[in-house]
Amino acid sequence: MSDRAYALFEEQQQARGIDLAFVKKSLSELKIETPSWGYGNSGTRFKVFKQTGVPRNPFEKFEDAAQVHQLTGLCPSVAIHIPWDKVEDYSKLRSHAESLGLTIGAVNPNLFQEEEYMLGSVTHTDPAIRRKAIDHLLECVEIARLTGSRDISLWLADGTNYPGQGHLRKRKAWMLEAFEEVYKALDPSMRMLIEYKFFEPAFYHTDLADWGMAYNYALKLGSQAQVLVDTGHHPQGTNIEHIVALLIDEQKLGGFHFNSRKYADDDLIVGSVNPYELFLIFYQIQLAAAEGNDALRDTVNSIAYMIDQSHNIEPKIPAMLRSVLNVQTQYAKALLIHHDEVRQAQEKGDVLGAEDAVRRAFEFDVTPLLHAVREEQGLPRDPMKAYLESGYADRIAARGKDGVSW
Ligand code: PSV
Ligand code: MN
Repeated sequence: MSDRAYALFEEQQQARGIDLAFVKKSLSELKIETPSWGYGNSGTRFKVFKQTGVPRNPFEKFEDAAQVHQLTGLCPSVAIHIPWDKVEDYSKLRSHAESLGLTIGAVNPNLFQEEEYMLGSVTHTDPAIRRKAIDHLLECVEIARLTGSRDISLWLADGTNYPGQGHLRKRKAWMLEAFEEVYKALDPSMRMLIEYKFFEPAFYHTDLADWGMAYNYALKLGSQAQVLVDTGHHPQGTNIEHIVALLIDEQKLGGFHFNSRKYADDDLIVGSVNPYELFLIFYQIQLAAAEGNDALRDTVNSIAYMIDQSHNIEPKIPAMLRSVLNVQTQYAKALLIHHDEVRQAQEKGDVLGAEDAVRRAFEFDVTPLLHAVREEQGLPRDPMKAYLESGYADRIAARGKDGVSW
């Protein structure tokens, strides 16, 4: 039945001139990093509902992440957050990850949960607090060295709640000073990914509020500094794919934190609210890769696709599976865009033809294609079903309700 579905799909795409061998190869190379904190308990400021079977330590988070990778073949690395994943011996965590077929991905510093940081971390008026914040960032570079991680992912909660509360330009200078010191500590193979967010936890101004500010720091620092786009960190209506195209063109797109938002930084499952936006992001990325320019291709090949979500009311592992499968689906659909068709329509000024050439790819059902790709890789055709039937959820229930938060 489903083989017939794939034969039909193949026929349909070949008739459109789509190179399915290339599509399949691209899909087999897609990698999505999952975040350790996505396996822990989480909630809002109103309530954290503790779930049964949640990991009790960083080692168990990796065990859960390994399930997601084993079933999808998509998620060989796991991002860590320090101090949420602080351990005495990072080589132990690293070999535990490796024994599960995983590597340790981006190291995320945490400059938002210490008492001292109430009025800022690297932008605090007190030099001793700025020092403490920089030392934490340097500690994260060292952890990246020990864990074999390439990326330090920087997100800062720094900002103010009221006009006059802070000196905006002094804070900008302090931030640059901090970044410069951390940048100098990077090994040549490491990258500093600078994430921005337009509000929250600060509500009047955020020191790193948008892609332009992150880009400005990255430009000043050098080629190892790039911008990280968290899809939940923009005002309503922002054209994220335009930001993506621009950053690729400037070779400054380092990675993504994928999630969905409805109103704010809601951390919902990626692709659950706005799958077309995700598809259009991949369209820009794949278009840049297809244009035959080495610099663009290198930038695209180094993009770190990462999930950044907290699953507050849904079971953690199925939520992560849903997330990475949603990313894979939109990635596959974008691969069906016929770039020549779009280009020809653009050149003729055929507005509706161009729009149609893009949208049509989104409207194909890629389920038969994904089944075929998974089968060729020896993976279950339906990873979610395979997980629900695996008995893993019953086994981890023995962990009880003592799981960690984030
Ligand atoms: C902040 O909202 C953020 O997106 C940053 O990436 C953090 O590291 C992550 O969420 C987890 O709090
Ligand atoms: Mn993020």
